Parts: sequence; C-alpha cells; structure tokens
Amino acid sequence: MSRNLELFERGKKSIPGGVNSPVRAFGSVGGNPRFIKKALGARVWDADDQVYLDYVGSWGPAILGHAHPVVIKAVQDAAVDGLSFGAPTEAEIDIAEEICKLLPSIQQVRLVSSGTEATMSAIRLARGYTGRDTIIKFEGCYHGHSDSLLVKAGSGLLTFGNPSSGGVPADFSKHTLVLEYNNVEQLHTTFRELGSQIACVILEPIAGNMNLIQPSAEFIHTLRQLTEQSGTVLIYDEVMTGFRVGLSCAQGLHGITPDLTTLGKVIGGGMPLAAFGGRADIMAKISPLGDVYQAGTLSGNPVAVAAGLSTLKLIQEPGFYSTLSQRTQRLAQGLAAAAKEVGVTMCADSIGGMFGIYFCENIPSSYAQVSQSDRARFNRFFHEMLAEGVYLAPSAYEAGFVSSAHSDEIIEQTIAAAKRALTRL
Ligand code: KE4
Repeated sequence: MSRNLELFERGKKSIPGGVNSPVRAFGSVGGNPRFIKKALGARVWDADDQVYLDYVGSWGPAILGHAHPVVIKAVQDAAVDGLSFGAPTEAEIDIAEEICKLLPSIQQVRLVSSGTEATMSAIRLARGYTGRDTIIKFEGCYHGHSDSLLVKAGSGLLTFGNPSSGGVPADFSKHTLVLEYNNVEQLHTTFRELGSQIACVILEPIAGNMNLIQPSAEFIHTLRQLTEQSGTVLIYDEVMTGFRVGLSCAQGLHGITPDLTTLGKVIGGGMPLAAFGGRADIMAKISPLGDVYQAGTLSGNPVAVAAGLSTLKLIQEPGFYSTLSQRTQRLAQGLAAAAKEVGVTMCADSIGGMFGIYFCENIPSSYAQVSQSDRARFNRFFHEMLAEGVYLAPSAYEAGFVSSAHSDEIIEQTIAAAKRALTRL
C-alpha cells in the first residue's frame, strides 16, 4: 500500500478527515492527499518519495521557495534564544517598522498568528470605530473562518446573508451583506440605501479563493469613493495578495489607500504570522489603547517573526518581482497555448506571483462566471499533472503560486508536462 494512503487511513482515526485544514483532503478533486515529508526550493517530496514541482507553496507563503537557507538560519538563530516569551521583543518592532515602511497606508500594525485572526480583529475594530454593525463581503471571497464571514449571499439584492457553515447562528450572519464581486451597480444601490449603516467592507482586492479573479478598476475606485463618502472602513484583505502580487501589494497596484489592511502568508515566510493595520486613528481603538479587545498568546512570536522579517528583506532585492511576474506570466501563457494546441478549452491568467487556470472560454470576472468552468475537467487535469510530477492546488477554485525558486527551466518543464497531461483529458 502507498505510504500516502496508509498515513491518510491512519490520520483519519485521530484527526477529522485526516487533515488539519479541509482543502488538503483532496475532497474537491478526489483521490488521496499526498503527505509531504520534505520541501526544498520549487519542489516537495511525498511519503512515497515522489517529487513534485510545487505550485501550492503552502497556499502562498513560500514565495522564496521552500527552506530558503537565509530564512532557515534566521529561524534557527531565533529558536536557540527561546521559542516564545509572552512579552514584547525588539524583533516585533523591527517587522512592524518594515511593514509600515513598505505599506504607507499602514501607520500602526498589530501582529497575530493567522489570517483568520487578522480579518476577525479588523472587522471588530471597524465596528468599534464606527459604532455600526453591518459589514459587506463579496461572494467567492474567503477571509478565514470567523463566524461573521462564513456567510453566503441572501436571496434578494439587499437581504442579509445566511450562514454558509454549520454552527453559525443566523443572528451572527444577519449583519453581513454579501454582494457580487465586480458589480459596480450593486455597490451604488447598496450604499445609497444603507451607506450610513455599514461599518466596513472587506474584500480580496485581487481574489484568489474563487480561483484568480481580478477586479475592474471601476469596481475598485467606486468602492473606495463610496466607502469614503459614507464613513465606512475599507479593509483590503491582503493575506494572500500581500507581497505576492508586488512589493506594494494589491493596494499599490490599484493606487488605493485602504483604511485597514490584513496580511499573512508571505509576511510569515511559512511560519504562523499575520497582521492587521492601517490608519492610526482607527488602530488607536484597539486594546490596550481603546475599548476594542484583541489578544494572542503567540502574537508576534519571535521565531515566526524571524522567518517573516528575513523573507521581507529578501523580497526587496532588485528585480525580485519583475522576474517573478515574468515567469508566472510565461507559465500562464504557456499553459493556455498548450491547451489551444491540443484543442482543450482552457484559459489562464496571472498577476505578480499568482496565477489561475480556468476550463472555460474566457477569463472569469465573478464567482458566477468561474462557477461555470468545467470542474470535472480541472479535476482530471489535476491528477494528470500529479502523474507528471506537478502539484497544483487541489481545487478548481484556488489560485496557484510561483516562487523565486521556479527557474525558467522549471516553468518550461511545467508547460511541457501540462501539454502531455492535456492530451490525456
Ligand atoms: P488563515 O486563517 O488560513 O491563515 O487565513 C485565512 C485567509 C484570509 N484571507 C485570505 C484572502 C485568505 O486567502 C486566507 C486563507 N487562504 C486559504 C487558501 N485558499 C488557506 C488554505 C486553507 O484554508 O487551508
């Protein structure tokens, strides 16, 4: 029996579904998950010693490739001085200053341990700052698993959401409006009717949790204008896009100054580190300064900060993002060209170091559109790529990630593997 399968069967006895995060169970694509035992650069090795070119990258953090020697050394050096103190450290100030330097919209920042904590705290802060209860999210965007955000669209245009998960009381979701990504008209209608009641809008400024979906400039700028006019806090959830799409993040690409930003993934370099930050007058409401409570035993953990800070230094090297973006774009274009050559309906898109693959005619711009793509065909493609030694995200609704360890040669190998896989669909 495959060691992967053996571990999966064993794991299910003590861990629900055998995994500690649902998407890892391969439920969306079928088959059995690969238990990864080692990762280095652009590659991962599974329990059966199979090697794969990795385009999950821990869902975004591994932007330097896995086990970058500088990051590993920073972690080792921090660890020998102790793992956690529950007290302030100089390193937390160092990384806070680095984040504020890189993102001018962030005047003050609070470190936490996960993206979920970051978005949950940012929403509570926006509610505390505005004294309002209603929040807006967009269908297809994922911001972690706090109750207010596990909400699906209500039936009518301005009806409040319904829980999208068991265990979330309807009362919790009744303050959450779910709108359609890229729907400018709906923004105008909603803010005309409810603008003065809305505490915050939280969005993925470039969506990556319904596959890669890019916003229109009109959508982004209308949202900033309407939130400004109504005193609504605009939260850019850059947990995924932060330092993934560029050194100035999505807000820099958009030329937008959000009121609050959430970060994660890349800023932790693979360790549990995330953050929320923004306007000083809003951040002044967070405890111990203000009455909005937020806390965490391992917040600003020195080992995680060491991984994050060393990562943030390395991504500032000249040409880092131009090379990463060019290679990611080459991958997306190469995949689309391969599909065209073999006569499979598939398109692809990319921005910075993230890409999307869609089994449909045109690049989608909303959840409804991406939901029309051929998921069954993606699933077959996913497994054929595994057979070719390429590990894609195990879901048709996830973005893919390239690292600086993905050389031009690796990109070309991947395109060639995809062409072989596509002929077998
Ligand atoms: P975490 O709590 O998983 O650290 O972050 C939640 C989160 C918040 N905001 C955005 C934009 C995110 O993409 C995420 C988490 N992303 C998923 C990937 N689709 C994490 C993978 C998983 O759930 O296992």
